[in-house]
Amino acid sequence: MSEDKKIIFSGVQPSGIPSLGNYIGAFKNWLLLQNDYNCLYSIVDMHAITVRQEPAALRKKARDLLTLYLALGLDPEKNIIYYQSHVSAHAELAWILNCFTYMGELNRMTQFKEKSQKHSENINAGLFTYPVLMAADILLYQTDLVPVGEDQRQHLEIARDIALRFNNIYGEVFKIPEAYIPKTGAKIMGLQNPSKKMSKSESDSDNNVIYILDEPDKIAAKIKRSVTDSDNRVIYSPDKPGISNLLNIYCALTAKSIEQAEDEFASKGYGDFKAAVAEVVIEELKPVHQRFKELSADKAYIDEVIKKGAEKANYLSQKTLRKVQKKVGFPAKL
Ligand code: ATP
Ligand code: LTN
Repeated sequence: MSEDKKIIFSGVQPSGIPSLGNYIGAFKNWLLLQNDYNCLYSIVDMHAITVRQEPAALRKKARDLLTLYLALGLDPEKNIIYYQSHVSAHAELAWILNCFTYMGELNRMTQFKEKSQKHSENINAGLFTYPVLMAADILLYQTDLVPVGEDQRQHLEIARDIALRFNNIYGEVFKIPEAYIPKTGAKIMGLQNPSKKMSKSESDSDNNVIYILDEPDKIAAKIKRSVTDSDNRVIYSPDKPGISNLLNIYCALTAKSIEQAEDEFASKGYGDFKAAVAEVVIEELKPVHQRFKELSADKAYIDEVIKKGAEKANYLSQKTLRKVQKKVGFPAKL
């Protein structure tokens, strides 16, 4: 890692094949930032077990997600790509930070409220302290920037609050991280239910979510069936959540402004617009499919990336962890 570059940390849970929401909200920025920053991109499997997972399936999803990081174009020589569970410092720091986090703060987290409603049979303590583990992920590496979607803004705020609180007591131990959230596409909504975010693991209908590895005809069919209103005008407006969502997708992928897109489709109907959105999404994801297939077949290469990533992250993680342990009064190891 070069000394003069700022540090980026982000992660995605291996809770399923990532969605177009993950792509637009997070991955696109990761790709943009990889040349100018020292980046750590983790597969946050410890977060994923806050909801029940089948062990063999979780292992496969984690490996597929790591392979997908590479297929998207993240370079493992430039970035540290690794499984969170391979670096025990995350759990060690999370424990310490738990002791600097208030129940009241965690109680306010919207993701906790939503997930505990959805998984009412399993409201475990890990789900509650999820943001503390996330704060540990970020603070462990003296992170400057955290590229995420809008739904993670609140978690970033609590990470900053915990860091500031700790620094106030013990001095400048942690860098205070900033969120890096895209202007367009920070919250892609479901295609069938555009009032809720598109989520890779929480959808009632397969048609609600475009998965990054969906075949082109499937992508086209899902967009064609997406829920809209009936006035047939391509306009961005709060009372047109379906069309507004498609406009966000279209603009995030073409770098056009909403006004430009509205003009482009001013004399066209929803059929033409949906076909254009499908085309853009398919073209964007096509190279990823091919690369994913090739990389999945190369077991030795993927194993090597996993091993090297864990080594690099473990090494880096120790500096901050040791400092924190010393500050709170743990005895030096002899
Ligand atoms: P899960 O369904 O397991 O809760 P998820 O699909 O919400 O997962 P995460 O793994 O929690 O995805 O998030 C990975 C990254 O993608 C985060 O930075 C998150 O903010 C971003 N993200 C997730 N969903 C969307 C969305 N619909 N629009 C934009 N960004 C998103
Ligand atoms: N909580 C995030 C995933 C995540 C993360 C992180 C993102 C875990 N640790 C650290 C950024 C930085 C989510 O659910 N999307």
